[in-house]
Amino acid sequence: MRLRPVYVTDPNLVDEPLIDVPNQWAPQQGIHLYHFPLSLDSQKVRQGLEELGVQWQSHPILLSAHQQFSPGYVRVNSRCVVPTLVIDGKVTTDTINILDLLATRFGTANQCFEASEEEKEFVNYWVDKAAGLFIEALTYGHVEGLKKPFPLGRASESGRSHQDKVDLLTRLIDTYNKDPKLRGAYEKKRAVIEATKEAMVAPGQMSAIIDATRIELEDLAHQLGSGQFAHGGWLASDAFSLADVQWGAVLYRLQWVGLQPLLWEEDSIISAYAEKLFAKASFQTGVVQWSKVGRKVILPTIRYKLLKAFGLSQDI
Ligand SMILES: N[C@@H](CCC(=O)N[C@@H](CS)C(=O)NCC(=O)O)C(=O)O
Repeated sequence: MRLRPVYVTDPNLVDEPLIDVPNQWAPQQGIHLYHFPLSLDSQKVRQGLEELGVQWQSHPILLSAHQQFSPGYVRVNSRCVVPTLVIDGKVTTDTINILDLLATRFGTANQCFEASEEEKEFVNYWVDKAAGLFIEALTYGHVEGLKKPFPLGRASESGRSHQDKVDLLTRLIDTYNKDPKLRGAYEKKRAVIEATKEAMVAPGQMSAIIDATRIELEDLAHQLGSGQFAHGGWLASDAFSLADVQWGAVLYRLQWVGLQPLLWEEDSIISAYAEKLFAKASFQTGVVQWSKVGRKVILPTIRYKLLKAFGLSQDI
């Protein structure tokens, strides 16, 4: 039974994440983030950038229009996911890597995300716990009695959005069968999406995923009650850390999809922690302001689809 994301459990199914790897297809100067407004991992990285005070150039990849499969983007991130960070032509993929690289490169100058070796180990423990939650299934999977918010409603019908991606990838594999890099990336991605879909639609899966998530949140509540948070600090240290970046986006997502009542008490230490996280200026700028579905997702998607229909859209 799959209870965690493929990217965490199956390194053999996915391309290895990159750290600062030169790429001729990426912009050669400046700091660039390829991201999607509503994506959980993009939210984490945007908050990290805000917290560090780093200026960055935004490249929205509209997952709502399947732009993560555009050849130009796949040549930069063959995993066909967001986010991707590019600094002066060098590519870093995987959210944990990206945040670590940003903290190492910009943290000292900004006195941000600094931690002793011992603290780092504990922060990483809580980072991994958040990254190991199966948020994709909780976002798109059907949960009995729960009406998902717009625009997720239709997508959560028996893995429909995942099946649409499998069908699209099958067509792309055919179109690009003479380009080994693109074909290979699409084949791997199709396998990842099939495994993810199976983990959402097979009987008993969603309730097992919810139970597993509840256990992780009980651990979270225990740590909050017994650790630094109880004394005015944060989850894993006195100072705000990358563990808090991870959990802020996670709690915001679980609330948004309506799962809070199934996962933690409204009047609990987790809600108090969420309130403190959401009040941070970096969270408001990096997460909340990008969550305006109409302006940030629906309109750009319609615009992109219209341009595409008239043959005017450009590859990423
Ligand atoms: N944690 C991995 C996976 C990222 C991930 O799953 N990103 C999602 C958005 S939060 C995505 O791009 N989904 C599009 C797709 O899989 O088609 C990473 O950081 O690279």
